[in-house]
Amino acid sequence: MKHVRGLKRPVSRDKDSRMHTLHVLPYSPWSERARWALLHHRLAFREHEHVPLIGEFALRLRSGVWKGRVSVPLLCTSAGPVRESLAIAEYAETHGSGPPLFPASVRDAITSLDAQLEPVIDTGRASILLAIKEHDDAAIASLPKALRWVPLGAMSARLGTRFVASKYGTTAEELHDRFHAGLRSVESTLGGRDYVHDTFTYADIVCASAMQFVNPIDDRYIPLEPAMRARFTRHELVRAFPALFEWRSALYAKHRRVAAPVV
Ligand SMILES: N[C@@H](CCC(=O)N[C@@H](CS)C(=O)NCC(=O)O)C(=O)O
Repeated sequence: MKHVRGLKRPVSRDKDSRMHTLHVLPYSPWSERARWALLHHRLAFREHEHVPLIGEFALRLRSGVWKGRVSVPLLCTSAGPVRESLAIAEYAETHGSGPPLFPASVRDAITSLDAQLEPVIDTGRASILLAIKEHDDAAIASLPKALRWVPLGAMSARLGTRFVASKYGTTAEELHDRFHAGLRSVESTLGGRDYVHDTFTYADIVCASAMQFVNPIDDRYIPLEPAMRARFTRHELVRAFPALFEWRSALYAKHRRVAAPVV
């Protein structure tokens, strides 16, 4: 039996791993980090798409959090919920198989990097919210397929984004400069190497996912409606950091399994 941060009860390794449900915003970098760690450690899971605002109550119910902020990814396990991408990756490390994503010698450095790059994906969140606010096609495409027919779909997506913006205090100021600084920081973290540390670790997942809202990764890994892809891609930044995006493609090709989760 193992204890995992955030879990009330210990989890048995023998428990049926199909009991995992990962609640996600499918295209969000935080959700991708959790998904990648689960795939890497070969834990079977179902994915459930969270809809901001509409899904808030269910998310609170599932996570058991009634005060403060709740967010996705959220992993529901037979022993209780695991909140936050980093904690979910640590859960996968403890309960899955395969090479470690958090080797002991660099564990602290990985945790610091996770915090250090948080502003980059926060900029990504601001960028998504702006695209949905300004463009009907992105607003509709941001909804799960089952909700797109709803009358006033674009309006309901915008209500959701307004809710998310106020929940996270997101500001849309100087997006280009913030992204540029963020990509520079990923670039210097990598320093031209194949991996942040000696082997593939969660640090590489953190760096790769931080680039999602400058240039979304291929549909094979994270399917994205064409309207959203077009609105999110920042061509000028893609041209400014070609080596970084080549690095990410190679990393995905080598280390990101594409096995479809159980839905
Ligand atoms: N620190 C959290 C951040 C997760 C996060 O910010 N999730 C946002 C992504 S935009 C979210 O859940 N938004 C939808 C909502 O709050 O309803 C983690 O690492 O998991």
